[in-house]
Amino acid sequence: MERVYIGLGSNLAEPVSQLRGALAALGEIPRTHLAAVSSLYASDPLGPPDQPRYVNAAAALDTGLTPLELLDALQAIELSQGRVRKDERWGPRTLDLDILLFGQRRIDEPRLQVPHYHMHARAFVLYPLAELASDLRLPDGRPLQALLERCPFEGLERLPEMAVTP
Ligand code: PH2
Ligand code: MG
Ligand code: MG
Repeated sequence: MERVYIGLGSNLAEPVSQLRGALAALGEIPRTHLAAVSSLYASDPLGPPDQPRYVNAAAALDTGLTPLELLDALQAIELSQGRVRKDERWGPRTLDLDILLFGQRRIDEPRLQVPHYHMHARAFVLYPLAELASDLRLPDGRPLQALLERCPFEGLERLPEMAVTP
């Protein structure tokens, strides 16, 4: 089993419900255990500004799947929750499930790059992740705490507790 961190995001069709549905579905992935879930955080969109605010969270999984098997499972969940892939970069979406870290692996394949690009500079990724693993290091050795110090919490709004726990 390897420890994997997933970034969750939604800004369409009741984002909080989308994330609840996604967390339930993460718990059903074969050979995978949903180990921990962060709080939910709302923030303004990064990218095109003419879209609703996002709700983001992070989850920790322990999985026996390969990275591409897990990616398939995550994309199936995105599709089952109405995700439509569009050409617009960083456009609105019902559900986005990103593999942030997969153990200490570095993966650079056409379908999958891990660590997730830009995660080191996005408050809506780093702060939820820090709730789950404050002493984490990236595969290049950078401590999560050092990234947080350079990434202000500003603009994030921590939402009240949600009822879903693993
Ligand atoms: N995801 C994007 C583009 N912009 N902005 C916020 N605040 N949160 C996101 O998850 C997000 C975004 C593409 O994945
Ligand atoms: Mg994303
Ligand atoms: Mg994505």
